[in-house]
Amino acid sequence: SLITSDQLKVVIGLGQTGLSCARYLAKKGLRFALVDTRDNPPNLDEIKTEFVGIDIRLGELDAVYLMQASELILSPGVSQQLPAIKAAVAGGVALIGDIDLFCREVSAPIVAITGSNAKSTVTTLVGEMAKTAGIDVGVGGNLGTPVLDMLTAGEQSLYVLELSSFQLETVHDLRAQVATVLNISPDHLDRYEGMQGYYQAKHRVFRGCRSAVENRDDALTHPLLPKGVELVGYRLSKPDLKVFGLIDEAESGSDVAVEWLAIGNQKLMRSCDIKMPGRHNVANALAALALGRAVNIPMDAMLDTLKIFGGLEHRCQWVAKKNDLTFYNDSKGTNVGATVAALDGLGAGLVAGQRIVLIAGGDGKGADFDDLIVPVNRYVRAVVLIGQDAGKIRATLSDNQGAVKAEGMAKTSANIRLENTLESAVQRAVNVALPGDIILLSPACASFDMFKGYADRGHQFVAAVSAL
Ligand code: UMA
Ligand code: ADP
Repeated sequence: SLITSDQLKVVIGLGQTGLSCARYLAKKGLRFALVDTRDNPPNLDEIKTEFVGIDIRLGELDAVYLMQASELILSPGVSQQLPAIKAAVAGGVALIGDIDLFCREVSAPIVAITGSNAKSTVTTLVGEMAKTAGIDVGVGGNLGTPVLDMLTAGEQSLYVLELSSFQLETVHDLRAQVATVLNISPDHLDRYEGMQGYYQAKHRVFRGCRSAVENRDDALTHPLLPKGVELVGYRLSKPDLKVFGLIDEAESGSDVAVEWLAIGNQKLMRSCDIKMPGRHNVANALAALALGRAVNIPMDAMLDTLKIFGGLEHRCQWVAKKNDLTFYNDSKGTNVGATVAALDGLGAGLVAGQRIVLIAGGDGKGADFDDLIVPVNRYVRAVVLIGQDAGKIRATLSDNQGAVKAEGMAKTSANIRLENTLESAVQRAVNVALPGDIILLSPACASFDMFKGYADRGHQFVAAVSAL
């Protein structure tokens, strides 16, 4: 599109993303204004000092004002459904986001990663693989560093981007060297009317991609691609020529089978040598291998990385072993799919008599919790609930209707308790656990009803465990 400097761009949102856009536009000498729907967004004084002479408008968006813009640059935390934005778009104003600005600017290959869960883990892992191989790589996006802030370091030779559905909503032409949707399970239903809108936003990650990776264990990740775009898959079962998978092979001189990560009939490494805990991380390792190979990261460097990368904080992170109980912090489990993965992931390694005591609850973002019933029945001794949706989760877990829907299982046998604080929940979990059990914080909910964020919640959990 033709953009001349007298055309006004309006940056919507004064958070991290909005500010990265404003700095980028200022550096390019383009005309822009800043708006935020809040009357008093955080750090306003600093922002005013940094952007002297720039029009800043606060409070409810004004459709007439937005209509004068050539382009609206929308932050991910702001919905396109706001009436003023809809009106401006209907009037012909272009709507983009920071991701599009970034893609217009860089020519280095991009690895674009989205999904309901495992985004941060796989993004970091691919970044670490590239670093191990000595590649000059930029890692950012939803993970923390807004993409445009990565440009201040000069153009790098590879970018690995974690993209949320919110960021993807405004993406038009991403042109990633390789793109993937890792998995899809319900999340953010407080912002999307149903799964369809959420699915559609996620699949924008494939726009203009040169190659794609799909999760063959999750049909909702399968992309519709134009002819000629290569598609590679991964799954937690037999590999294929174009599918990373697992091969069981008896060790010589023993009848114990050893499981290998593989592509085609080529064995790559033993899955037990992956440093990250849990079965779900085997899937994450395969995803990272498929993505890394698509941007030519050498296989040896990738396999070495899997042997040393222990995973991120707050993602099924081993915390401590105390009084014969093992504690895991999965505070980043902010939706039902994540908690199901944590339970299945750790549950797969339980030995006879050993169970999980699950601490969950918080702000469920409009989700229903039916999918927890099966793994809770299978692996959990007791559930201790906190936060705003504790009652709703209890109702689901003890409700026959829900149980019948999920594989016709009987009423859950797990013991369910409500507590007011995370600290008392940890204490309660310890009291109901039996020797050898795992105590897992995996809330299936956002944290904002009780904490500053998932990291704060995870740190408070670790502190409560240390205080035992
Ligand atoms: N807000 C308003 N009015 C505005 C602008 C923002 O009310 O005009 C509110 C939003 O509703 C939100 C908050 O302010 O509650 C922040 O919104 P933002 O768009 O300014 O967010 P940023 O600070 O730019 O951070 C965003 C991502 N946040 C969101 O998408 C909500 C960050 O992901 C990301 O790290 C950052 O860009 C850099 O790319 C965080 C996140 O929670 C980790 N993401 C969600 C998730 O992972 O589930 C999607
Ligand atoms: P995201 O950035 O998408 O939120 P993270 O890597 O931060 O993903 O992991 C979030 C949570 O998702 C973890 O706490 C874990 O419980 C869960 N998780 C990790 N890997 C998977 C997977 N392959 N499938 C489903 N859930 C997963």
